[in-house]
Amino acid sequence: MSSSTTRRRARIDDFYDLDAQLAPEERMIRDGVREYVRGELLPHVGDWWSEGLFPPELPARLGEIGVLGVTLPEAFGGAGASATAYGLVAREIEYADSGLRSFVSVQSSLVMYPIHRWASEALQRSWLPRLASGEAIGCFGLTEPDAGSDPGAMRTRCRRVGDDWVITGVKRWITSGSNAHVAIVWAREEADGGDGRILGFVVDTDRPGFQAVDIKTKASMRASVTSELYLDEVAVPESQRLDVVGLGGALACLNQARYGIAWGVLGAGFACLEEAAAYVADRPAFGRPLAAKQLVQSRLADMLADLTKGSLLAHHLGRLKERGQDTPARVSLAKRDNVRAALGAARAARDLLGGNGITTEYTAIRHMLNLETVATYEGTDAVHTLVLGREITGEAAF
Ligand code: TGC
Ligand code: FAD
Repeated sequence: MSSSTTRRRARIDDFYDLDAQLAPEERMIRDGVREYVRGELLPHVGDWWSEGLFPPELPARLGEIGVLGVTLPEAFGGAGASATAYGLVAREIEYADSGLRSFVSVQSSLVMYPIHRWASEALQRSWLPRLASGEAIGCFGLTEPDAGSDPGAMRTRCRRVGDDWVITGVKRWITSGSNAHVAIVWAREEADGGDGRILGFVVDTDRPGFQAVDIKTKASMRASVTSELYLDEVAVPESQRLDVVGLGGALACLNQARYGIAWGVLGAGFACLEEAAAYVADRPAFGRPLAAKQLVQSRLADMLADLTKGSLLAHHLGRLKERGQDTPARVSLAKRDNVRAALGAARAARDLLGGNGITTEYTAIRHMLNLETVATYEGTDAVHTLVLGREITGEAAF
């Protein structure tokens, strides 16, 4: 046996031993979620994706293992965990599937976060424990058919009528939309002679005039529910208006979710690297395993380098976030570049698997297709590039 085949192989999912920098409770949360993902999600997630199914029992199970709103105080059903722990959770879940991580991101960052930060005490007490346990599901309605990258162009309107606000408009591409019991809806106030303020509302989805219709034609994120929301004169009490004014409220929620995505995509990326490395070890070509070919090793090395740099970025951003230093531009860079790393790894893995790589018997193509969405939602690659460009030059080039 040659020395090359007996050489001990490095641990590729933590090449720089970042594990050593985690607190014991962060490691414990990560290991618990990992065990759940390997035991209960991986055996089934490929079928769910193929069937276009988000299993109805999943939210309660995710609540049971404690991953929904993990950073919120225990009084509201959270675990009071660190931002890093939240990132680790996202990475473990997305190792299985980006759509399942989407559910966790939306519930935690886009629904529980604004309720905890800006809703009345009564609403917090009513919604947060149920959202944490998975008994209730939430969604976040910002994007519209004609306002995606530019949410300030939204057409959904709200107007004050007595003690209520009346909301009318259409939201598109809304994760968990038709499953949701509560929707965070952003709308522009009707104003005489110009644009009114953008306001956010906690909307019970059983209100008259609220309807959700699923988008069924997705070739990506198939294990996730994505819907259109139709609001036709939906009346919401003033007490259910979030205590924040302007687009900055919605964007602050996105900052939380984008942070989780910067971690999550590493899970999908490493899943692809591991699959490709295992595949080429056994696949013969020209008398030797593909793993023994220099061009193949070069691609694996690039995947490892990109994902490892992404891991260093995510870990450091986590610690910055814990000190309140997760500025939007820092989060934009991490979201943009870690998605690029993961999508690059998924495309390379799909290719290294040859014809087998286009089947759903392997995971690379599922991750690759999911990551096309992740590169689009929560700010496209171009939007984050322009955020960084503005940061460098001071010029907004949107
Ligand atoms: P701009 O003038 O830059 O900002 C308006 C106000 O918002 C503040 N701000 C932020 N605050 C917190 N976090 C951020 N990331 C922020 N970015 C901006 C800003 O300081 C300002 O505050 P103030 O007090 O001065 O008014 O706004 P703009 O209209 O020029 O837009 C900038 C741009 C293009 C970057 C922004 O609109 C943007 O991010 N567009 C992308 C939209 C997007 O990401 N949509 C995502 C929808 S939700 C989703 O995709 C969920 S996917 C499901 C899942 O997560 O799994
Ligand atoms: P557009 O904004 O129309 O962009 C089209 C193309 O133009 C992109 O390549 C973009 O980068 C480029 N572009 C845009 N502006 C510029 C510019 N100034 N300069 C150069 N290029 C530009 N939204 C929610 O509110 N809640 C959700 O839960 C949610 N979940 C989603 C789930 C899925 C599966 C998907 C696919 C989307 C989801 N979204 C959600 C919506 C998502 O955030 C938007 O799709 C995204 O913000 C892009 O908007 P758009 O699709 O309208 O594309």
